[in-house]
Amino acid sequence: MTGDTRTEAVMPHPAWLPEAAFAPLGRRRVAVVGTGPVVGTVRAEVAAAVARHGGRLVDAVDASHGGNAAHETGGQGGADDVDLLLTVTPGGGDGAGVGTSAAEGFEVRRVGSTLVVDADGGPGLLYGLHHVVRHGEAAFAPEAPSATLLGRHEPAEPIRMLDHWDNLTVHPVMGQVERGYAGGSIFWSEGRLVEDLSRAREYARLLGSIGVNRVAVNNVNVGGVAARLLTDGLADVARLAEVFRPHGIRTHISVSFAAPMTVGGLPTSDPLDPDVERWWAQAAERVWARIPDFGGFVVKADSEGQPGPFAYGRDHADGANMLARAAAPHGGTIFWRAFVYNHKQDWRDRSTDRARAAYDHFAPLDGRFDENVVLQVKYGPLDFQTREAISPVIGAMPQTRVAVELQVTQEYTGQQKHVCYLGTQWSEILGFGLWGPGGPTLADVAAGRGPGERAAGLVAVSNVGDDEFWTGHPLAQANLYAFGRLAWDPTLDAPAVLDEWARLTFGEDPTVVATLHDLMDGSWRTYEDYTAPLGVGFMVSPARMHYGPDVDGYEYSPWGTYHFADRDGVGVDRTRATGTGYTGQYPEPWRDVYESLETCPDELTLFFHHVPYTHVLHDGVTVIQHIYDTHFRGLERVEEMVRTWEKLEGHVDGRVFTRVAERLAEQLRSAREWRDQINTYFWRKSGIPDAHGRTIY
Ligand code: GCW
Repeated sequence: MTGDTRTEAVMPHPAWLPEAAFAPLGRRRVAVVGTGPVVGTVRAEVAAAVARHGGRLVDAVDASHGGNAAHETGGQGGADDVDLLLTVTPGGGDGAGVGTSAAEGFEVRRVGSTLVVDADGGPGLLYGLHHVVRHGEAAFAPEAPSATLLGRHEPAEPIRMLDHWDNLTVHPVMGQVERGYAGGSIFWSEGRLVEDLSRAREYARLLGSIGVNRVAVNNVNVGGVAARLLTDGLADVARLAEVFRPHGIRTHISVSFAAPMTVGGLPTSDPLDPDVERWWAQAAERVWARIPDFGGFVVKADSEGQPGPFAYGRDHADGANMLARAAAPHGGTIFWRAFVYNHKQDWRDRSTDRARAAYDHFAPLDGRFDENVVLQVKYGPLDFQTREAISPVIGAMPQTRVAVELQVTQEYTGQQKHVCYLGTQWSEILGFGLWGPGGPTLADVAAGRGPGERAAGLVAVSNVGDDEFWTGHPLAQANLYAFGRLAWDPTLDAPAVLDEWARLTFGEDPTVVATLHDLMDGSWRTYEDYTAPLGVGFMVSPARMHYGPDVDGYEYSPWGTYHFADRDGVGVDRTRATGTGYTGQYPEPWRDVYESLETCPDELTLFFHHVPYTHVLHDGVTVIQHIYDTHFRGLERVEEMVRTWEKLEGHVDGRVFTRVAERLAEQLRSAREWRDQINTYFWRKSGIPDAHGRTIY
């Protein structure tokens, strides 16, 4: 396996923060004004860069002056001596401001020959620093100002969070990181925090540079020792919080709803039981006494076997609010996941539809959740598929803070063996108009700019591990990067974010950047082509942990993830007229757009409808021919990707070159397997040959 190329001595790859990316800044005279842990990080970054590249960190004694001089006198005062002044507005917080959006904005202007970054607080200063770094040499070229450099900048999404599905020990089936494709956890080893926190520190630095401001450090499936992080493990959590704090990041843990019993020894976890309530209040007291800026708890309740309030006849508002009351006095937030569905359903029963579940459970609870509860909803109603509809829950709860959950780890998108740039998918998702094109988007609702104006943000499952390249596949770093950037500004152009990542990571060489662009920009659609046609999901192998094709792998299982292919047709009828009624969970116009085959977008045809193979799509091709065409085309594109990468030999770091080449070889093998299994399956079911006579087995 490629993972074996890792050796202990190798430093982790610098990802998008190689020394070279700091050269333009490092050649300048820079002053940093302000105090607090995050400002300290900014100062250390600048000091390291100028030491390497010949610039100077100008003593900030005149700090208060320097700042004022720059504001008032332009090039005449103290600021005259510096090329870049990084300053926190007097009164702007740092420590207290970590994780609060009030401290996250910054303004960039030119005063004489000085570029001034004036931040609202420490985190804003850090974001301002990296904003300048991203602009490279152009930031210092007043004659050609970049349209994006100057002006006021603040994050669109207040919450920009990464969840780690890291177990504290190695799980016999899931490994250490559940759905992790990059080695073991960078935090935990054998039930304890790792001794050497340098990896965690580098990670915190990477996240801070892209604006991530919250992290949850253990799996939402809370098992074994992880349940005790709340108690015995608190010292470890506190040490991690120290690692993240200087990068503007608040730490969270996932907790088990049954903790009062499993950890506290109580006979019940009933959320309305006064002893249970007291137990949580005391647990919260202890946590915040130890970690004053602790973020809060993430909870997966009544989901895939995790305990929850249903056992006591209580609903999810009862459960979440009980925890919220414990956290509220400390400024803590409860991230309550909406991933609640019946995972023991009978495949014979065609009326039960897993896609309906989250809405059926949660929409009626709108208005009942406390202000410090954030309902964390996966972007689609099923489970992070390559293509699925947008979850109707997101627009249905105006009185609730809703955060949208994305999956950076590539569980269903190639498991970091395949190149699959997800920025493209996310920008489509984030820009989706929940009440039709032109109206509030999904990103707007998450940010509190939709009906009800309840602000939350975006959460994503991290894709890193202790692998040399962080993400197994070096090019999967782009997804982590894109998540941070799109959470900051969901309207950014995903291909431009890709190029920005490529320039920082691989340097300015335009042919390298253009080649990576060719290879990666369309890779999500290519992945969709050779795997899941027209919104059918889950044709993945249960035996191989969702890797590779197995068309009927889940068809007769209890998981509620069916495609219903038979000799005549395929797809799930989710219409109100003849199906499960799921389309009725959408507002206008979508409830009618999806209901009718006339208007349903092609890419979701089989998500919403069961159709004959001969059904003609809007592009004039039949469903069966579309399946054949996309699978042949998908493999051809992967063949092109392999050739494109070969052009970079000698132009990128040798270890990166080799690792990517190895993974592309596997992607090619796997794409061929997908093509042939899917095409063969549907040919044998339908008996309809390929119109172009290509080989199907
Ligand atoms: O996608 C599924 C994964 C589970 C995961 C679950 C969830 C952490 O297969 O491994 O559990 O989602 O989101 O809770």
